[in-house]
Amino acid sequence: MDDAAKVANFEKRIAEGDKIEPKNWMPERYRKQLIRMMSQHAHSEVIGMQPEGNWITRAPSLKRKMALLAKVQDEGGHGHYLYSATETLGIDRTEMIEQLHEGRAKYSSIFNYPTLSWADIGVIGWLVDGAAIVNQTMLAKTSYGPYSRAMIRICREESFHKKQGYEIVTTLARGSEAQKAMAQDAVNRWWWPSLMMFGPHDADSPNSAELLGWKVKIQSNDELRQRFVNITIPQVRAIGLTVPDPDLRFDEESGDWKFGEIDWEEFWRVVKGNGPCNRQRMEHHRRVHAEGEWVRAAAEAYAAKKAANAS
Ligand code: FAQ
Repeated sequence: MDDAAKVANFEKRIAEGDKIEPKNWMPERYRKQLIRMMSQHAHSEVIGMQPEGNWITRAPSLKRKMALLAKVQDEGGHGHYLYSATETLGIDRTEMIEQLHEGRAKYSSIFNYPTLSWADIGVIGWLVDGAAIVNQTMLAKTSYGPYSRAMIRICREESFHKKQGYEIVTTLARGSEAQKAMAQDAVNRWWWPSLMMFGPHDADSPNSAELLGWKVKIQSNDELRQRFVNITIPQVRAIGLTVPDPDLRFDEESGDWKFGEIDWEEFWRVVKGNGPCNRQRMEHHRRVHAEGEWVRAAAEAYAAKKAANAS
């Protein structure tokens, strides 16, 4: 088939809801967009281990510590699935990590905020994993097979993370005045950054039209953000907390919780590397990656020896 015929066949398959698999022909731009988005997603999972990892040694009980340890390990596992899924597109993880270290690949803005109290751990599980689930439930239907399948498993684990986070915040909200204040303070600090996770408004999102056309994304940034707000506000109210938005109101006609404007200056500042913890997160990743060099070398030597013995 010549290129025009290949493109037509590819677009027909997308329109019919087929999954595109690694060995199928795909436009170079589709491959590039997926590598960009999926590697960013993988980096987010791994960098996202840092803010929560910060509280493993200070969890208030053995049970809380065990749940947090398991959650942080799950996030590392999600990074692995996603790096593997991205490798099916013809890039290896060494190169993806180089791109991250050189600032050529991004990770989610949310992980550049500090975790100042135990309540932040509950709020991350509830709001950050909650926002991730809304986005990822949509991505489970994406047109690229390996990404879609990785999302199904990841969403199941994220649902559990969200429940454990909401349970931590509920416990604090029903506790002493000081505990309730701690929970409210965490919601105040994490609310707007959680809404920023969905990316810029549709009109300001350079990648959305192309991604929606190829059914990489099934819903837009603004649609998903609104869905998250509609799901979350009743949960906030159920435990007697509030969100820091004086413009929040329920709109009877649309059934939506309408919310105020995001501080886009803050969003772009954080995305461009100047948020509260960007430098710390990247320094930590670089250092730990360098410290792990011997593990990678040993694994490669072992694989080479096994292959030599087999031949
Ligand atoms: N942060 O044209 P768009 C998690 C960039 S996983 C940083 O709208 P697109 C689980 C964007 O890359 C969370 N950068 O882009 C967990 C683009 O720049 P580029 C991660 C952002 O791709 C919980 C530019 O702005 N989830 O939380 C952000 O159509 C707890 C223009 O934007 C995913 O990655 C942002 N928030 O839509 C783990 C999901 N927003 O690349 C540990 C997959 C936008 O052209 C602990 N990704 N940018 O230089 C996506 O769904 C999409 O890529 C969006 C952005 C929605 C993030």
